[in-house]
Amino acid sequence: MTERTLILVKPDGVQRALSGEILSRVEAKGYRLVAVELLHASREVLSRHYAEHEGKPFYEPLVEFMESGPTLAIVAEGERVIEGFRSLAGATDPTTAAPGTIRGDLGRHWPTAVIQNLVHGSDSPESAAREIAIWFPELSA
Ligand code: DAT
Ligand code: MG
Repeated sequence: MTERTLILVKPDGVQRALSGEILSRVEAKGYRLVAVELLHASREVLSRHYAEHEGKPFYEPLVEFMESGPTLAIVAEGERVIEGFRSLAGATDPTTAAPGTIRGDLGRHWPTAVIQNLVHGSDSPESAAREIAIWFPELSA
């Protein structure tokens, strides 16, 4: 059964001009792009998106970082795309993310309060539906 996931190229990825490289890896894997939009996320969108992390020590730095510049928001489609993009992205910590993954190949540790790791990908069908409704309400109507 085909499914959809929300992918974000976070402000560090856009600023480092890696949007094309990251889109290219999603397409080269065989997934279809359904929507792609460069936008500057509002605090309202970010607080909904990261609601699960509210109260954690890195929450405020995370939201501030995500507000610091434009994000490329993407909806991609394909069989098992949710799991497949998490695999392409690699582990949360870019220092130890496996080489071959987006975070492992293109990310590194920086001296910031929040981990900057270039991309977000929905982690379950429930998260994907919730997140697509936040970033692309027109697709969920
Ligand atoms: P992921 O993005 O791999 O799903 P997550 O949902 O646990 O990871 O966290 C969201 C983002 O917050 C993550 O991409 C980077 C940042 N982050 C997570 N854990 C952190 C920590 N312990 N310290 C600083 N930043 C963190
Ligand atoms: Mg997550």
